[in-house]
Amino acid sequence: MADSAMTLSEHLARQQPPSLPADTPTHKNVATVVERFARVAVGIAQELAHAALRGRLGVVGGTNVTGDQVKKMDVWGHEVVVAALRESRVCAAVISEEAPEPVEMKDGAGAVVVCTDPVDGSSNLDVNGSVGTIFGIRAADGKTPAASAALGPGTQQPGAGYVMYGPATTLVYTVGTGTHGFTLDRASGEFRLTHPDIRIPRRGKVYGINEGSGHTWHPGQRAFVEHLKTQDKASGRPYSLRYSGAMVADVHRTLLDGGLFMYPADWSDPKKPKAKLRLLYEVAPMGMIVEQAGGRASTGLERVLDLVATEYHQRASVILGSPDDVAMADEFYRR
Ligand code: FBP
Repeated sequence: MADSAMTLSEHLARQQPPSLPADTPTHKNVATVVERFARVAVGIAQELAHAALRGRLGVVGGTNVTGDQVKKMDVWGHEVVVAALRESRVCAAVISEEAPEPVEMKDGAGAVVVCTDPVDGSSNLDVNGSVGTIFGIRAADGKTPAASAALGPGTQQPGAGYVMYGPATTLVYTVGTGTHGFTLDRASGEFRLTHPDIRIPRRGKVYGINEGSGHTWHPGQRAFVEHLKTQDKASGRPYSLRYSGAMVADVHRTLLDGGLFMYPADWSDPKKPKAKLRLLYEVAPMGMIVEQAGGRASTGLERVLDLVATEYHQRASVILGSPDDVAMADEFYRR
């Protein structure tokens, strides 16, 4: 099957996104960006496989703009992603987790702005756990700085995707025509269609959350997790807990098997809830991918894709996955 399955390029060429007429520069450039991430992912997968042999594990020292310890692979990943997007000549700017300020790109068509987490799940790097790359695409508006075109609701994304570096390397993307998964054929270096038109189950049996932060949760969040853990055969409870420490790996499992991935805000001070994950390059892209697969993505209080970004490294809480499970979480928040 693998070597006859459609390649990513062939699949992209057949997409007719609803929001963008197929012949518009933006649609072509959205496809170019997805292909660029596929190509750079082959290199990142190889580098991850040899990182321990090449002295590329461990920290570089210091923290990034959102206060995370920076790993050597974070910096390397950032550099190869920015170089690949610059070389594509379709980007006007790149907003990356590893760069405090957006990287403006003056040369080329400048049709899109890309928001990216080059290496997601950094805490897994030194323990050979799954990690990923996440990207969200926005149409540029010709203004300067170009990056400001990314500030707006997630509903404005013409495309989004992620790569998961696990036993296999998987790329999942959407341009508004459903969510589709590809597996890297290491022999040819091609991504081939293995998960066409992913449909997330309406309800799941698994939830993913860092329970160690339970004391900081909104009361509705705490009650909801208690509900999931309560035995009730009729409603398929208790759900099982699965948490990998990498958003990409937890979202990928949730897309295929159903259930929930949650990273709620810290409500220790209810007047100032503090979220962790970043809206432009983690939460909004994953929100589009999950919704395009028939799922839902909420903060508990509102739809993630309606959140309007006003800062490049803004944070947001997220509860995503099977539509009936997320709807139930929202109910608990409203009580
Ligand atoms: P980065 O590794 O890119 O900073 O991403 C954040 C992240 O690692 C997510 O992938 C993951 O879901 C979450 O943080 C894990 O956080 P915690 O260790 O607090 O559970």
